[in-house]
Amino acid sequence: MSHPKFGNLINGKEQPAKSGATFFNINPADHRDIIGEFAASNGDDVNQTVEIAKKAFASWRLVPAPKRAEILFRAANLLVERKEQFARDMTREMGKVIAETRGDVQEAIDEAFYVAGEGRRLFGVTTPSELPNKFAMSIRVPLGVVGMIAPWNFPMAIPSWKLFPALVAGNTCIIKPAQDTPLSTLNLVRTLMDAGVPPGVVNVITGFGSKVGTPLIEHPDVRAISFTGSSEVGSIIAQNCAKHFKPVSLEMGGKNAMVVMDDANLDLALDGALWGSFGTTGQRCTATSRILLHKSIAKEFTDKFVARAKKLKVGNGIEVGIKVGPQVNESQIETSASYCAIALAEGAKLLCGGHQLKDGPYAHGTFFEPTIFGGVTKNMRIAKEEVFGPVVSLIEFSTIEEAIDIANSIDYGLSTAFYTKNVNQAFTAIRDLEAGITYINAPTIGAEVHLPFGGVKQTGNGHREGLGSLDFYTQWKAVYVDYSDKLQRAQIDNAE
Ligand code: UN1
Repeated sequence: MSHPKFGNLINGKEQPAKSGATFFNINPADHRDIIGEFAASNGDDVNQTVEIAKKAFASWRLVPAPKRAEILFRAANLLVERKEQFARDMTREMGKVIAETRGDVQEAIDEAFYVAGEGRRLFGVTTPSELPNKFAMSIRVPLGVVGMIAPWNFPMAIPSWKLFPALVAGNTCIIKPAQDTPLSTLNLVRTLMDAGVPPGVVNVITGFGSKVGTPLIEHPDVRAISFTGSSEVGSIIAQNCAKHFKPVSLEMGGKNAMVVMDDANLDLALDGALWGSFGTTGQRCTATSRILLHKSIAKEFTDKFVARAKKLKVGNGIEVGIKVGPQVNESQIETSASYCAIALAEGAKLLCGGHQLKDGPYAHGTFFEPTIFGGVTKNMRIAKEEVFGPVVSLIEFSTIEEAIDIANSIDYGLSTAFYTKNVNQAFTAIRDLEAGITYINAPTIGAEVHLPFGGVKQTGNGHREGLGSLDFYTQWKAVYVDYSDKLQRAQIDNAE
């Protein structure tokens, strides 16, 4: 069967990798369905693109920010028009159910409107000078060429969190999408070009981490790196960036806890647990992967949760009624399967699922059953390590102090959910849960773009996407204007 070929998007034009190498992108729900052949790029493509992005920066930085923002407003409207097609392409290339890929495109639309609004703010600070007839202010200036390395699980939303604030701030960008999802990023960036982003301002280079990511990180003219992915890879990137004193924003793993207190609305908590654990087939950094249950409701919750999980329809996410799509690739399936083996060996009790689905409609895809482990304790590996699949652990506790201790007993700190009707307990949880995001009576997934997104401990390195992203994509410049017409010496002439 013939399939389309896709190149890199450099200087506004599609072009193959300089080496001519390609890789295949396949549908995880049906491996016989080939989405296309994409450029497998390397350092030569990166070097060429950095030169182009540098050149583009010379003029892009001078476009007034409100004008840059107008392009984003246009892009938002185009994304609205193209939403259905882009969602279908996304489900086909990475498997999420269509309702969720529509949500992914919607997140990019929301981000575009949000950040475009910032184009008329980009506030700096004016402050009085200590000297007379002298004016002092600080302005935000762009960094230059920024490199971005994006994951496959939110292949349009996460690139939009990176590209849009970088653009409105006046940077030029080179983005490397995950090899499982190049099409969605190409769809996004083509839309930006159609909206009026000039050639060379945003460039897409597809391929593999070691071949594209590493040269991008190491290139001296790439002024900053934004990465979303695993903590393992993030640590390597951070060390590499440190060698070049390069700012790096890292958004990494999670092992997110949902706490259900004895007074919680159990039906609401069940809805949240199901959505948080098995939405996106558990492949979100915000996914619920530990459910902490107060002893007095644990049995009722567990019975109902398992019964509902067993009823979730697994299948091709493009079909109506499917609730859980495939995992993105074989390697993710292997991780889920290996963690199931680890959990069993540690003494956890398999309550449902636990296996890859291989027969009948599942024969040509990478499907894994929604899986629940009971009897988990906080020191088991299944309670501490990220699985990034439809696998969730149930842990029991007796007091709020114990629940918070268990929730915090991990190396990650992205998202947390706390279910209670008691306002005192809710505020205690808000204060004490070590996480970048805490939800009260809502699941661990579903962050909105205009709030800070990011985590503590090994989830991140202090930066935030959404609110706060402009702090990463700009740097401060202090400006003094002396209109006294004489030499004024700070710290000296105003001493007496
Ligand atoms: C991710 O999984 O990397 O909050 C991002 C959420 C989504 C974003 C998830 N808005 O679940």
